[in-house]
Amino acid sequence: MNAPTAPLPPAPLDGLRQRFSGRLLTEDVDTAPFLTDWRKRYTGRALAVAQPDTAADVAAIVRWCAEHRVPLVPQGGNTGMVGGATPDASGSALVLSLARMNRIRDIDTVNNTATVEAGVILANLQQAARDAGRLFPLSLAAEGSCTVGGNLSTNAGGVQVLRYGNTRELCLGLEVVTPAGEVWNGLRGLRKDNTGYDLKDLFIGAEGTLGVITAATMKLYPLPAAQVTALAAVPDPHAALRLLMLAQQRLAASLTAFELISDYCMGLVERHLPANRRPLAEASPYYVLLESSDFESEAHARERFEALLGEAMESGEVTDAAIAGSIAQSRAFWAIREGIPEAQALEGRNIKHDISVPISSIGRFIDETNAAIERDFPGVRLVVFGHLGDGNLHYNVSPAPGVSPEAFLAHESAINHITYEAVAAHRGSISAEHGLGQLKPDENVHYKSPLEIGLMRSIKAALDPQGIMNPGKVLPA
Ligand code: FAD
Ligand code: 2HG
Ligand code: ZN
Repeated sequence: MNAPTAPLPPAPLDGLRQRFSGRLLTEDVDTAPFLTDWRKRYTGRALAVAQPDTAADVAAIVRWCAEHRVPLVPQGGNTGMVGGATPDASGSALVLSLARMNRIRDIDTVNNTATVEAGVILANLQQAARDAGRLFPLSLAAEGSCTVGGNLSTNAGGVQVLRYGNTRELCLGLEVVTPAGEVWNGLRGLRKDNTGYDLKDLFIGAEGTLGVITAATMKLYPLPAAQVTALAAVPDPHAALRLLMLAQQRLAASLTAFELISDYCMGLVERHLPANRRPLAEASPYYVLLESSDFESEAHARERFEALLGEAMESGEVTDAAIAGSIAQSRAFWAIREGIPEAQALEGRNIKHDISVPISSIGRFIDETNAAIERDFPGVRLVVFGHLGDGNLHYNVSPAPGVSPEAFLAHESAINHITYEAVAAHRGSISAEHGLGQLKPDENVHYKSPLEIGLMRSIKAALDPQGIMNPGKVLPA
C-alpha cells in the first residue's frame, strides 16, 4: 500500500467556516461529546467537528480534507464498541458527524424498500417502516441512538440475524462520497444486479476507511401478525444448542431470535438495573431468550411455541420456561437481555470479546475457554451471552471481586490471547459484529493470512491513496 502522505501543517479552517457557519464545532465544550467512545475506552482530539446536511456538503468537506491532507473520522450515533468513530490524540483529524442527515427520502411498499440518509436513527427507520405496514428487521439495544450509516459501516448484527441476516444482507444500494470528494449514487433498489464488482459491499463494514456513506436503500419485509417471546432455563450451552436445533426444526423461518444469557449476566442486570427481575423462580446456569414471529395469528404462534417448549422440557434440554403473556412482558424479557452491556459498564471496566465460531463448536468453545481462563486467572468473572443462533458470543471478562481495574486490565492481552487462540482453533472470527475499529487491527493482522491483509491494503490504497479516511482503523496505521 502507498504510505499515507504526511499531513500538511495545521489546515486553515476558514474555507470550511464560510460554508458551515454554525455547523463547524471547534470549542471543547461543543466537541467533547464526539471525542469519547461509548465504552469510555478512547478519548481523542479533533481539529473540529463538521455537521453536514447534504451529500454535497459531505463532498465539499471531503474535498477540503483531501486538499489539506486532513484525516477524516466519520461518526454516526457514536455507539460503536471498538473506538472506530473516535479520532486519535493528535488533534489533526476532522470528525464528520452525519447526525443532521436524518431524512427518510422514500418508502416504496411495492418494492419493499426504504431509502434513508445515513444519520437516520435506527429506531426511526423501524418506526417509519411500521407506519407503512412493513418491518425493518435490524434490531439492537443501541437502536435509539445508532444510525443507519453506522450500522452499514460496521455491518451490524443484532438480535434477528438468524432470520433476516446482518446489515449487509438488508442493503440494496448506497450513496457514497469517495475519498476524492465525488458523490457516487448507487441507490438502486434491485434484488438482482450482476453488472460487475459489487461496490456497495466494499463500503459496508469498512468502518469509514474507504468513503462516507451518505444514504442507503434498505430492504423491508412484511410485518408479522404476532411475536411470541419465551425465556427458557437450560443446564448448559450444549443443551441450548440442542434446543436451537429443535426450534429450527419445529418453527423453521418463524424463529427470529435465539439469545444465550448466562446466570452471571442475569445477576448483573438485576444488580445494576433493578427494575428488571428474572421471570423464573429458580436460578439456572444459562437461559435462552427465544422469539418466534408468526404470520397467521397470536394463537397459532403461542400453540407452536408451547408445543416446542413442552417437547424440550420432556427431553431435558429445558428445565423451566416462561412464555411472555403480553407485549409488556415480552419487553421485560428483552430488557434483561438488552440491559447486559449497560449493566456490565456500570459494574466497571471489562474486556470484551465479540467472537464467532461455527454454531456446532459453541459448546466446546465455551467449555475449553472457560477452563483455560479460570486456570490462569482464577476468580475472574466470565460474562457470557450473545447471539447463539448466529454462532456469535459476547465472551466478556470482568475482574475477580476485590481486584482493581488496573491490575485486571494488565492481563488484557493474556486473556485476549487465550480467547483468540481458542477462536482460531475453531476457525472462528475475532470480530463477529462490532468491527475492528482501533481496538483490533493488530489482532486481525495476526489472525488473518498475509495474503488476505495484503488484498485489504490494496483495496484501501486504490480507493484512498492519501490515507485520509479514518486512518488507524481496520488496518494498522
Ligand atoms: P458509530 O459508533 O458512530 O461509528 C461506527 C463506525 O462506523 C466508525 O468506524 C465510524 O467511523 C463509521 N461510520 C459511522 N457512520 C458512517 C458513515 N455514514 N459513513 C462511513 N463510516 C461511518 N452492534 C451489533 O452489531 N450488534 C448488537 O447487538 C449491538 N448491540 C449494542 C448494544 C449497545 C448497548 C451498544 C452501546 C452498542 C451495540 N452495538 C451492537 C454496537 C453499535 O451500536 C453498532 O456498531 C452500530 O452499528 C454503530 O452505529 P453508530 O451510528 O453508533 O456508529
Ligand atoms: C449486544 O449484543 C451487543 O448486546 C453488545 O453487541 C455486546 O456489550 C457487549 O459486549
Ligand atoms: Zn451483540
